[in-house]
Amino acid sequence: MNNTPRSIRSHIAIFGKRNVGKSSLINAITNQETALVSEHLGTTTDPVYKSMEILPLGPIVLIDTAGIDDVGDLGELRVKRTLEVINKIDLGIVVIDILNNNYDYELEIIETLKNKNKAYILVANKIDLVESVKDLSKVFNQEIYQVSSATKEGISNLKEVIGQSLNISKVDLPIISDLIKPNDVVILVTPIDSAAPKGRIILPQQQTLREILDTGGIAVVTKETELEETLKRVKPDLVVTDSQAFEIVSEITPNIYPLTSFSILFARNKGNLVQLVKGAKALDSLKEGSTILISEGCTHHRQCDDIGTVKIPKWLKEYTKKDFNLIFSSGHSFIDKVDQADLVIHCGACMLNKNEMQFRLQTVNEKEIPIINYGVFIAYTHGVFDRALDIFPEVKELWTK
Ligand SMILES: Nc1nc2c(ncn2[C@@H]2O[C@H](COP(=O)(O)OP(=O)(O)OP(=O)(O)O)[C@@H](O)[C@H]2O)c(=O)[nH]1
Ligand code: SF4
Ligand SMILES: [Mg+2]
Repeated sequence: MNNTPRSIRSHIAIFGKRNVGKSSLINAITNQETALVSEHLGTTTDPVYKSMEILPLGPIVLIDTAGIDDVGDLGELRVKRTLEVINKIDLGIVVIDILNNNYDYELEIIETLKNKNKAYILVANKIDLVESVKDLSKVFNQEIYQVSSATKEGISNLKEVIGQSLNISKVDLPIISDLIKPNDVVILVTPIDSAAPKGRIILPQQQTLREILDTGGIAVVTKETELEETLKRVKPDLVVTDSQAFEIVSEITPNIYPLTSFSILFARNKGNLVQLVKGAKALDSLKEGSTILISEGCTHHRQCDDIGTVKIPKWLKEYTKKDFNLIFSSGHSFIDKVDQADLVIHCGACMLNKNEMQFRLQTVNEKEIPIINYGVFIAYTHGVFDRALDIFPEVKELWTK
């Protein structure tokens, strides 16, 4: 369980003023002394992510944050970092300062969580320090769970509540399970090139494989170099390829077999395939000199090698025959650069969780900036887009309209 990748774990962040016991609460929930605790204000300065498995919650990421009432230049920067965390969470826990009578900061963060459509629960910590907890139902209009991180009172109940809130807020879209039936044969084409991680296959491919098995399907995994031979031996109901091999795989795979790519499956699973497909249209109307933001989800380009920096710029030029102002972002710098862009070309987002990708899609949507992902881009510029969308007729219809 501890190997469950972070991008598919539920993310729970703890918010509150400085010193209310956010880090202590993490320690109490996890029953470990991992988060730094002290009586000084502002002990936690940056969001701290802890992947862990907690019964009955399963694999989760708990995020400890800096206090929302931090002050000064540095303090404001810390608050900004705390607020950025909201975009990726499934659930927020707001710790209310019950030793004080002013709840402005708590109400403000609750408002922000509401505006971002995030599930959240309210917790009163340090109940061991008061005779009785004040009735705050008029202030917050919502149940407040009472705990003491010091004595552990109320903690196991809180874990149950977190588990229930997560189940309600989580609706998982399928990757492939709705496209196949039990006993269907799916060929997964996974090139093993210099970008492939040593000794294993990448996360989107593992997840697809797992869903095929869960559905009772039959998965055949091969490289593009063995695909021809594979097709002599098995008749697939569906072929799914890594986008980078799309062109060659499309050539080898007879038209009678449906073909799509991992990135198209994950565009659907993570966010909004329709939005990305519509974004592809924008490629054809880009003017010379337009600004294109090429955006990578993580800073270490683990599986992406030179796709964003070398291959996409090259294909862009070949396809459009135009010169553009290319700008790049990795990790969090997306939000700082997006305003300048006429088009965003985003990576497959395998290391970003669904919430973060949804937030990015929503941001560009609000700003009316078209967005496509690498897979859609590659399929489109290599003339295999039509075919890749055949299995999603309702999306294709939008495209051809
Ligand atoms: N008595 C009592 N003390 C607590 C409780 N929870 C936390 N504390 C104490 O409150 C102080 C602050 O706790 P932290 O967990 O560091 O608080 P924090 O919200 O993470 O603070 P910052 O990181 O500075 O924002 C420490 O001295 C803790 O020991 C509790 O339930 N009861
Ligand atoms: S998050 Fe993006 S840049 Fe990072 S490995 Fe995944 S696809 Fe590549
Ligand atoms: Mg702290």
